[in-house]
Amino acid sequence: MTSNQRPLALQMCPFSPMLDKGVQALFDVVRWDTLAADAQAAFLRGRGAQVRAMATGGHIGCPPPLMAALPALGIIAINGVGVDKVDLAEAARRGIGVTNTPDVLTADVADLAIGLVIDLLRGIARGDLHVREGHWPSGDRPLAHRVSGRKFGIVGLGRIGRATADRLAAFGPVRYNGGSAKDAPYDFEPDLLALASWADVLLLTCPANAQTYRLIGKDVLDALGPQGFLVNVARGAVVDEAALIEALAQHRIAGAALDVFENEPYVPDALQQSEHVVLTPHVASATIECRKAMAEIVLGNLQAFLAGKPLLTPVT
Ligand code: 8YV
Repeated sequence: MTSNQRPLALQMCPFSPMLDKGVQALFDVVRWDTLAADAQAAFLRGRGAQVRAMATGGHIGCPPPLMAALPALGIIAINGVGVDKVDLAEAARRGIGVTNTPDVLTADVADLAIGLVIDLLRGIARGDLHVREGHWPSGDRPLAHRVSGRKFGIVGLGRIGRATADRLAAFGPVRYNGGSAKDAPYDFEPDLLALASWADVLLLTCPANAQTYRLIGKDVLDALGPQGFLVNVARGAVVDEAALIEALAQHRIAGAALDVFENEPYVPDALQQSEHVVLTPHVASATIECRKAMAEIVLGNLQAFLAGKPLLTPVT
């Protein structure tokens, strides 16, 4: 089959080699993120009407003007669980299928959340730097904080929140907030400020949406207080980053561990320079095993779309 016989797809971001190859086997692929603005505009004028599919990341989604410029778009296959960067109502109105990769990344994201809690309180990354940068002979690191026995507040007890809670329960009591009480062996705290003032560590595992936009602002951070820690593996948009930076600078919270940011991949200098912050570059699902499982779902959805069969994991 020559490339011009294949349906046309836009790929919005880099993928693993396996997913790259899989998408290229099905479609004539245009890597949208590698085109300059003028090349994007020229592409849309020339071939925009032929694009049938989009393969994208959870953190990228489909920008609304691009969706509007692709009249034949039939599927947006997200390589991720988050659907916050896709206008689902508009996709439904136009009959565009939207798929994500639930379940297969739950354990990996929860594992990273636990890693961030331990690093934040025990200073693993800071200790590593202390050794590597040759500071150890001049003195020890300051004492860290015990993890075991801490109180953990979870914002959003969906699949990832529940898996995180189950792991944290080995360390200390867990309570949660978000939506309604779930069938779970943890106390539901309907008041976010009460949860933040109870918790030693507040973990964010909720989806980003209109209800959770900048949910964690000055009031919640002050309720968490000077001995409290924040961990975010959800989305940058859930936190008011300026309020967080101010709370850290004024020692109104003890520290934060962040895998996600408002303007990825750019991280404010104030966060990069703070001794009380642990940073990871949005890697919660970035294991070989997880990305392979995610890729299989993305490809399965794209194949189903091409075959006119029901999608494997439609977002309802
Ligand atoms: C990925 C994510 O980093 O699942 C999500 O929503 O944000 C992450 O798992 C991203 O989607 C990779 O493409």
